[in-house]
Amino acid sequence: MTQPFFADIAPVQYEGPDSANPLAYRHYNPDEIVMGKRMEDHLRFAVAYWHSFAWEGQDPFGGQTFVRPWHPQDRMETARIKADAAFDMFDILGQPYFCWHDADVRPEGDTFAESLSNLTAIIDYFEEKMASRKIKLLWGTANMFSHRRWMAGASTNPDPDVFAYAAATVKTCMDATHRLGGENYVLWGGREGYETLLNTDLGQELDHMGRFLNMVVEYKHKIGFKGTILVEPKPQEPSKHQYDFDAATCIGILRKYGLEGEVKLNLEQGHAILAGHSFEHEIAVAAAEGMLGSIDMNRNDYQSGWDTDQFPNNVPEVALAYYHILKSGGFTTGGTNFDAKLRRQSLDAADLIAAHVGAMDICARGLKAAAAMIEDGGLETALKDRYAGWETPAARAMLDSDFDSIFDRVLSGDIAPEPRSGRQEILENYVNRFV
Ligand SMILES: [Mn+2]
Repeated sequence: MTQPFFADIAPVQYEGPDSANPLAYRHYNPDEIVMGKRMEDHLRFAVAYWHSFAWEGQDPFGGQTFVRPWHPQDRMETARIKADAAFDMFDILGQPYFCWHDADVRPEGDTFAESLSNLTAIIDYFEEKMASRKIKLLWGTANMFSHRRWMAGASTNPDPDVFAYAAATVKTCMDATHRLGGENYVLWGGREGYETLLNTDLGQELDHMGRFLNMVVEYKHKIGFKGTILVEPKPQEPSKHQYDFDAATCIGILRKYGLEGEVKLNLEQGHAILAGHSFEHEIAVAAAEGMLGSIDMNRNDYQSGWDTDQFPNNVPEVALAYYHILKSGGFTTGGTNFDAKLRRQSLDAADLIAAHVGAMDICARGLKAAAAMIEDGGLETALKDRYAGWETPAARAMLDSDFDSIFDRVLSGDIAPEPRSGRQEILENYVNRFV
């Protein structure tokens, strides 16, 4: 038996803002009450299996940099060693949830049946480990983008055999998620898009995706899964044109296929940035439609313009995201997942712990700042003031009238708009008092 991967690292404790210990929480204090609720219950942190344990450090110019005790990852023996290390890290961090894709946790088999048997054996192993711990499953998902069979998409693949393989794969991952008591099931359409219209029937592919999502919901009800089905928007990478571009696009697709009451969104900061949006924009769009489900709190590099999946480290950005989450009532089945990976030179076990400790602290600071802004009410008062004109009976009646009667009012000289300041700098200065 080799030395456990995290052998020298003790469980991380909350030591307060003055602690200089790099492996202590300085802001994440699970039992601290924020707006009447425990911090842990607000944030609902999850650690992702894929970037932390499955990713080997490759980038477009170079191969593996991480050499872990669970490499190579193509056999069941190392999958169990990987699970041991993952649950050791969950014990060290003490976060309440984790997440996985099928491909992260089990080796690919030569056949579908062999892959399923590998998955079942690992889910058995997870079940055993979860029985003696408090850790829960935030969500499970299927990786339908890495293997070459998915190169032209999963549910949107022009080959019906790939659609079938995708359906069977999602069924097995939903079964496994349900078995582990998962609180959500996520669909990230990694290659649900296209490279060129020269070979793509866009309308047919969208219809197939709509039917596939309906099958997911039908199966959820059939097996009695009580969790939430979530779709994760992303605008590009891997497909040049992704059908699930951003929150607004996904909401349109979900409505088109009658899924608005059944499916919510898992929003990622990095994907928001790739779509040219701020994270709070994506959260506010989903919240306005009642479709805010869960978040992946990992950012991209603003200079490189591609998906770098870095751990969060910017309190003002994170604070505005949590402001909109708290404003919409907070998470129900969702949570804060770190779909984030180390930099490829960060080789040590301690780097993996430090990355999560820092991210959880940043989020805790952001949450506290957001809660303070909500409790102070300054932004809400400013918003109310800006829209106060709509409180008048004449303004309200206008929405129930028509162009002709509005035209008559304007022509009679009753209406003379006078521009008012948007007060953006004053509001930005206000936010800076809290972050
Ligand atoms: Mn993500």
